[in-house]
Amino acid sequence: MKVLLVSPNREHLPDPVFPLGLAYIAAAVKRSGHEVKVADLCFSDDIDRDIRESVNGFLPDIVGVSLRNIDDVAYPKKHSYLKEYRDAIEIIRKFTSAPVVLGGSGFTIMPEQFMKELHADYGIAGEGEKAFPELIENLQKSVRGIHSSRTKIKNIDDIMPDREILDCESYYRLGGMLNIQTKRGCPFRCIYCTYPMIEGRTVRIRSPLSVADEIEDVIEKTGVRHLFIVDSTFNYPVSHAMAVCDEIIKRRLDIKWSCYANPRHMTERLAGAMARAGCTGIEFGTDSLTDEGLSIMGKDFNYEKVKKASGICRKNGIKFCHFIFAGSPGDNEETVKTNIDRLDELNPDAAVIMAGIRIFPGTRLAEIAKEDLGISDIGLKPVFYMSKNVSKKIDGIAEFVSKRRNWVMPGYEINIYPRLQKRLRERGIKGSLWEELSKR
Ligand code: B12
Ligand code: SF4
Repeated sequence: MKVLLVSPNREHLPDPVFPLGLAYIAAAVKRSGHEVKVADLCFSDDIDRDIRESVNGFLPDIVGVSLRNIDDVAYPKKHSYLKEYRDAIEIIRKFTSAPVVLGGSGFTIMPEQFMKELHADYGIAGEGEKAFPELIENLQKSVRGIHSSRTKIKNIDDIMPDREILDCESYYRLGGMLNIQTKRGCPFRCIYCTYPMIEGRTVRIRSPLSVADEIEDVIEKTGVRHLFIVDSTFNYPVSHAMAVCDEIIKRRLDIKWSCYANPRHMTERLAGAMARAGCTGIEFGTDSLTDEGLSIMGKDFNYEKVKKASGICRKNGIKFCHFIFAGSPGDNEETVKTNIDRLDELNPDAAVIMAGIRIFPGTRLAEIAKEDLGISDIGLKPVFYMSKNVSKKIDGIAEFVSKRRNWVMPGYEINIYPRLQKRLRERGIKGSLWEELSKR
């Protein structure tokens, strides 16, 4: 069969992100003996023309569309990507009658809603490496609608992404990095989070050898030396993170990378190994800087741990960034002030302050939003939890944040400069831009 894979993600902030999920799907479909072509719309200046050329030049039997993002999760901007997806699918339908299959992280969070909005033929919620080839095999017999890939791939060393099918050069030039995964799954229970829905709660680790082999392969085939490790929490389990770093060090892989981490599991020894393995930046999903706030958010650490982790990063020369919410459950004027004062105290290389929290169905936050604010209509249209005690002050908080040059507030577009970002990339700056901007 001829399988066309479409990536309609055209978001360039904070960077154009290489569609790693699609690269995994492409490899799996090829391995099952099918012919694959990709239509990546990220850098397209005419999506109608590009889809037409991809479809007419290939005549696919089936079209898979990867829906990564639903919206920018940023209040009050609330940019939804739904229209871009609808447009792309309408254009696909204009040129082919092949069945359209939806998949991806965004799709997995709200499969029914996407099926309804985009009038797709099939959808695969969850990992697609097994489920998509199975659907292709049994297409004639398969019932239209959502197929959920509940059985997770046990040994994720068995799967590898096919990066070469995509334009790695453009992603490196304009996005400053490629990406890699060292494990799947997150066992933590933060009240708002969708990641366990997407990847499951059980951590499935890759062998450090396989991760290092893949890095070598990326360097050899693409020349790329800057990576983002896309794991929900790179430093958990600590032993696995340590083993991955040791293997990178042992092979002397000349790379620079950044990742997400949890303050509680940031040990001195691990930070040293991460720095030696090329880690230059860590993004902490800290959420709050008060112990009560952290407990409400379902975090497994307290402010002391955040302070300690920040110190460890600084000592080891790793830049760090804290993500904090303003307006989460339990927040009031006083807690927001404490968060701001403590952020000043921690003096991170960057901070991202999110106004309120995007509510997703199936999360504990959705229940809290119903109890506290009477919000029950949660779907593709972005809805946010904003504590009643903060909502009237949020514009003032944004104004305050704008005075800190390395604090970003995405929904208010504070300290976000797309033109500057583009210029820096044109000048060849690689890696996460918050690390670069913190130097200025
Ligand atoms: C790492 C990450 C980032 C990094 C990426 C760095 C980099 N260079 O790679 C950064 C910080 C830059 C980032 C930014 C953003 N992100 Co982000 N990110 C992630 C994260 C943690 C991992 C994504 C990933 O690479 N996964 C690994 C790949 C292998 O998995 P996958 O893409 O899901 O693919 C699998 C399946 O989905 C499926 N599949 C995928 N495509 C297809 C297609 C078909 C046909 C089929 C059948 C199956 C299928 O099979 C794949 C293999 O198993 C996810 C959360 C998560 N755990 O998924 C959020 C996530 C994808 N991000 C999200 C968002 C919102 C954003 C931003 C819009 C936020 C913002 N305002 O800045 C931006 C958008 C950036 C952009 N240009 O698109 C949301 C998207 C859903 C939503 N809520 O809208 C997620 C799910 C987190 C969340 N809050 O819920 N992100
Ligand atoms: S916020 Fe991070 S640590 Fe918490 S559940 Fe989500 S992915 Fe896991």
